[in-house]
Amino acid sequence: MPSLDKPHDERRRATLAAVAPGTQIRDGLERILRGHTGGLIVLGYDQLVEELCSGGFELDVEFSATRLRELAKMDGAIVLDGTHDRIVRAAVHLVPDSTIPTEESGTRHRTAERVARQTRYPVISVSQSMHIIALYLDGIRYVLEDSAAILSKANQALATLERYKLRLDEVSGTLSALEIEDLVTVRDVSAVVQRLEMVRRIADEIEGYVVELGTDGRLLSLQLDELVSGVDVDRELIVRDYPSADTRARGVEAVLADLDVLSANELLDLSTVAEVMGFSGPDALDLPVSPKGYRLLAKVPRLPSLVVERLVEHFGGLQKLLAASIDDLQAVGGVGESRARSVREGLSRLAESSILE
Ligand code: 3AT
Ligand code: 3AT
Ligand code: MN
Repeated sequence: MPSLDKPHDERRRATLAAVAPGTQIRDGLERILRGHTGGLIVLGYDQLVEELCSGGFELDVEFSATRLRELAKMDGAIVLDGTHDRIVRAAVHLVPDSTIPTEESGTRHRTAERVARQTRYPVISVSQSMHIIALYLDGIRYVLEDSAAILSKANQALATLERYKLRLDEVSGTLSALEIEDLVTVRDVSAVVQRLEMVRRIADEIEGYVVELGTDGRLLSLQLDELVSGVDVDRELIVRDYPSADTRARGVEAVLADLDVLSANELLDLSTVAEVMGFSGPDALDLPVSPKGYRLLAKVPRLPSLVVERLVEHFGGLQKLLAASIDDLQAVGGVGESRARSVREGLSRLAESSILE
């Protein structure tokens, strides 16, 4: 999913992480669910929350899963402090502003939604009758599902990611070969950018599942890392490899941000992707272009980015780099004989393997 609102997204993930399997809070919530009592828990305490509290009693004791479960046996809500380390009140009747809209039915869930909207703190309801744990945050309700349910969705997404990654490897292999032959068109570049973005989006979705899964998401997280390592870097390198006048003016970050907000349909259209990179016009896709060399130089082992920068600046493009002798390469600051040799060999190896493919 494209994230239009980063701080909002981070807050959501941080909160989901705080209640993920493996945390004390989640353990407490599962206990309440199994005990069939239901519960209403406010995850934060300040003056405003205080003003909504009526009755009950003040506690201020260290948080534990068993305490949460015991306190949930009483009617009313439980209030935690902002760090979720302490239980500050229990059995309180919450009286939020009744003009705040809520789509819920049932007093517990209506109250949860209103208190979340009014205080801006996350509020959790454990439904006694429906057997559901729900989190209310920033006007949105999230059902906290059990790990098996999340894992089955995550595994589906992972299978999609694997397919996307294969296709990405194909189109980037083709691009490398075309770069070496100096036969690249905007279409070839756009195809790789499109695939990189598709991979990034599905990876981001899986990252969300990893957060929700907490300690149950470790294996998924390893699988994800293995599949997408380097994708973020490649996104940046390819945009830097093919700077249009437009992207020179706006910067790489702006181009990547614009890609991020394309709709799924827009992303499927190569002309739209090309346009974001600053290549527009009726025949833009067939325009020949030549890379600076960033993406291929990144494949040369142990080459510091500062040296890559200097090489690109000195030679101005990949073709000149490919034609450069070891002596030519040594003319660049920071490049001694052994580094020149390894660049020369690295590029030759890439050239050979690309042609063989
Ligand atoms: P019991 O003695 O358990 O019947 P109680 O005072 O403990 O009464 P609860 O807090 O358990 O009451 O609430 C029971 C139900 O009463 C929950 C809700 O369906 C209804 N209820 C409570 N307050 C209101 C209200 N202000 N408006 C509508 N329904 C309410
Ligand atoms: P269930 O899905 O049945 O758990 P509900 O929305 O139907 O929830 P009820 O009206 O049955 O809720 O009330 C159940 C309990 O929720 C009663 C009380 O312990 C708690 N509750 C409801 N409203 C409030 C409130 N304003 N403040 C504190 N606790 C509340
Ligand atoms: Mn009920």
